[in-house]
Amino acid sequence: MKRILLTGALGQIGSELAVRLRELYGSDAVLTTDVREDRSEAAQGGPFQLLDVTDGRAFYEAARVHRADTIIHLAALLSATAEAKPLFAWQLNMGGLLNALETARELGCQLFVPSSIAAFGPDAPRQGTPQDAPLRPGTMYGISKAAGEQLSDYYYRKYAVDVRGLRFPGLISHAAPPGGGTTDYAVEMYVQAVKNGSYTSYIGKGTFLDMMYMPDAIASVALLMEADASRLKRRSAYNITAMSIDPEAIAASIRRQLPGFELRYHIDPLRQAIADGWPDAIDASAACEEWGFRPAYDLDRTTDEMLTTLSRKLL
Ligand code: AKB
Repeated sequence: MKRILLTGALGQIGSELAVRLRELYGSDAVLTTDVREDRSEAAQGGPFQLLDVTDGRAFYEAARVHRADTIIHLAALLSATAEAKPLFAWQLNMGGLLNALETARELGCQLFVPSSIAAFGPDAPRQGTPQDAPLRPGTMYGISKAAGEQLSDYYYRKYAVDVRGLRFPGLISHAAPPGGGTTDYAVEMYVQAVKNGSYTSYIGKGTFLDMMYMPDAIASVALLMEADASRLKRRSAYNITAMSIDPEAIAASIRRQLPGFELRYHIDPLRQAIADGWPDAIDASAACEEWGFRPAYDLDRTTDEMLTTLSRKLL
C-alpha cells in the first residue's frame, strides 16, 4: 500500500488526482498539500497541509512525518504565467523539483513529475513528434520542463531514485479550472458554451495542439506509477496524447449538442506565439508499448461528458 505526498493538490490535475488516489489507496494514505489555504474536495477527503514547495526543509518534513513512500509533485507555474514571470517560474518550477528530488532521494520515495508538450520547441517535427525529438523549447515553462526531465533522469542514474514522468498535453476537465496555461481555451470554450452559447478564443483557427480528457490523464499517472520498472526505458518523460485538435474542431463537436454555439476569435499574441512553438501532434507509441497507455476518450466523448457535467453544475 502506498503512502503519498501530493503537491499542487488544488490545481487542475491535483484536485482530481487526489480523489482517485484516495479511492485507490485510502483517504489517510494521501497527504494533499498546496501553497494556498484549502476549501476543496481534495482536502475534505483526507489530510491536507499548507506547503511551499520551494522550502526544502518543509518539503522534506511533510514527507517524513507522513511516512511517504511516494511523492507526486504537481506544483508548478504553467506556460502563459511563466512567460509573464520568467524568473519566478524558474525558481518555482526548478526549485520545487529539486526539493522533490532531494526528498525522494533522502527518504527513498518513488516520485512522479509532470512534463509537458511544451518541452519541445519550434524545431521539433510538428506532426508525429517522436519521443526522442530534440528538446529546444522557446518558452521559460518549456525550458523548466526540459531541464526538469534531464534533472530527473540524472537523479535516477546517479541515485537510483525511481522517478517517472509524462509529457502532458492540454488537459480538459470540469473540476478545478486550469490557470495560466495556453491550452486553457479548450476548457473555457466548454464553460462558455454552456453558460452563454458562445466563446471568443484567444487561440487562432487552425492552431492544432494535443489534448486529453482528465480521466485519461489520471488513469495514466496511476498506470505509470504501478508499471513494472524493468519495462520502462524512459524515465521522466513519456509522450502521451488522446487527440490533436484546433478551436474549430471543439466547436464542431459542441454543435452536435448545441447547434447554435458561436465561436469568435480575438487572438492573444503571447499565448498564440507559445502555441505556435509547440507540436501539432506528438507520437505516444513508446508509452503504449512500455506501460500500456491507452486513452479512452476521443473528442466527441470528451465533449459529451463535459457538456453534461457542466450543465448540471452551472445551470
Ligand atoms: C499549458 O498550456 O501551459 C499546459 C501544458 C500544455 O503544459 N496545459
